[in-house]
Amino acid sequence: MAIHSNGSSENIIKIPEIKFTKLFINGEFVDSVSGFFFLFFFVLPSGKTFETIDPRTGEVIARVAAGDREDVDLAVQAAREAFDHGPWPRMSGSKRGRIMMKFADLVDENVEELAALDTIDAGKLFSWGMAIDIPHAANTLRYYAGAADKIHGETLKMSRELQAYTLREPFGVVGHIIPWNFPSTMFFMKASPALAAGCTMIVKPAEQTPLSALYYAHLAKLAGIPDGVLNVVTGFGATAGAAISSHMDIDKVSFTGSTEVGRLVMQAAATSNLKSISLELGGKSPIIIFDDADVDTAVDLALLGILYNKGEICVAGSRVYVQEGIYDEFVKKAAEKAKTWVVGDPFDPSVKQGPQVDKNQFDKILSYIEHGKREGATLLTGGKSSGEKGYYIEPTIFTDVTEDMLVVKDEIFGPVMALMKFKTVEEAIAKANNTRYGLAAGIVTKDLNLANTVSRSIRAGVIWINCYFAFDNDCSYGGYKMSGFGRDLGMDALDKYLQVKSVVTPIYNSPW
Ligand code: TXE
Repeated sequence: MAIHSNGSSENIIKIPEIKFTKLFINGEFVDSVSGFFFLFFFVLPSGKTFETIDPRTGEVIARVAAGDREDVDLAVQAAREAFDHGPWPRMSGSKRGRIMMKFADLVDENVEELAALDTIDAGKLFSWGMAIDIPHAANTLRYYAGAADKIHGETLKMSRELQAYTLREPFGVVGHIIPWNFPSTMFFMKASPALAAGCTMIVKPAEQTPLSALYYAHLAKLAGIPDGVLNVVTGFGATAGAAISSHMDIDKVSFTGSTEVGRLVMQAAATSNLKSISLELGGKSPIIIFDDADVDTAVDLALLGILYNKGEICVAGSRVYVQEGIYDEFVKKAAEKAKTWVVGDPFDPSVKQGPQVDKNQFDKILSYIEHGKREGATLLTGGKSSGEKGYYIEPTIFTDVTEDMLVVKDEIFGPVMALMKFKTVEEAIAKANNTRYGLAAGIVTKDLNLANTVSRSIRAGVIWINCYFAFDNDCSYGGYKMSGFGRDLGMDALDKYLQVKSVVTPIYNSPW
């Protein structure tokens, strides 16, 4: 059983005041108008709201505006106007970049409040929010701010009679539908390249984690991003999300979430205006550990691979394949270390794992654990909830699993590892690829030639050799197979928000 901490008064920081709870449309915080009502001849906003819940306790943090189709329409009108007639797509890239740099500085200046918002909304570790999520979010903005004035086309020598150049133009009005597991990272991973490209946008944060997105809208305005460029519509997927993916006047949707909803987004795009889409979906990523690996290091890496952000990460290393020579030692050490893992209040600096984001995820994970037990897998550690209130789950490791078990096949999105043994390199590759997903993979070995060879055989968008979760702004990632298509981060993500236009001119009397 893992250690549970309820935190103590001196290490629990002050819960931030919730300043922003309304929709942000055309530079203003406004109530939801969806489900509006009439008073004589006036249409009044309905002011519909929903509760956002603190997963540490299950208690309500605040009520937030529930956007729906009419609100999305208003946000799209604002974004369309800003795109067709506003300054943002027309100003020089360097000026856009300067405004984005200011935006990034404002994010840094408010790091503590922002990290605390993501902690109470998503159960994320406050210390990691301070050190990783928020500073990296600001740096993602800076990375793309630096790229904003380096968007160039090409000149093409076509034939004796023709020549052309290409323009790389902003794609237009973009809808970003983002999940709850990395509210700040995702916000800037999507918004930053789109801003640099000169697009205007509507961001729909997940209903579980709307708070930091609304704060970012406020900072965008302070930084000088013109009204209508960045709109935030909070609300549910089936209403606000579906209104975005089926909207006739949105040019592109960038979605991160479940494979099931990714399919719905694709259908909605197909049956509306054939908008361009990119999908970053689920994963069931393998980590392959070879006999020559240092066992302690490999155990640390594998535990981090599944327990970071309580397993709520699309690239979690949820299938761990260990070569037979070190398997027994690995199992013993993994069990020992998992038992010393501290689960508890994410404001407590000694805690390594906070609560799952909400009751749905909590129940889903526990039901997968029960399924694993029923299917005959051996529970090495964990296997149940932790603490008396809130959505905490013990770090859980299953051994004696087979490839056909649900705990090996499905994305659980929680702190649940399936640990397996393999003999040969070929067997490891075949098992690693035996999944409908293809987001990430890890390889642990001292033999770099082996690691590079295996990397070429694994069908996944990112391979980490002797490391895991090694993200940086210039390294793009995304899915193979049913993990989706399109890339986030890197220059590949900037390309997503640009269209190429060829401009062709005739050449008269050229001898060449
Ligand atoms: O995801 P949803 P959920 C996986 C993970 C998790 C499972 C379910 O396995 O357990 O998905 O999580 C919006 N049209 N991932 O239910 O529903 C929704 O409001 C348009 C992996 O929370 O896909 C939110 O903003 N949008 C993932 C976003 O989609 C809709 C991260 C994601 O929610 C919609 C999250 C609709 N019909 C979950 N329905 C990753 N790849 O990192 C919902 N949404």
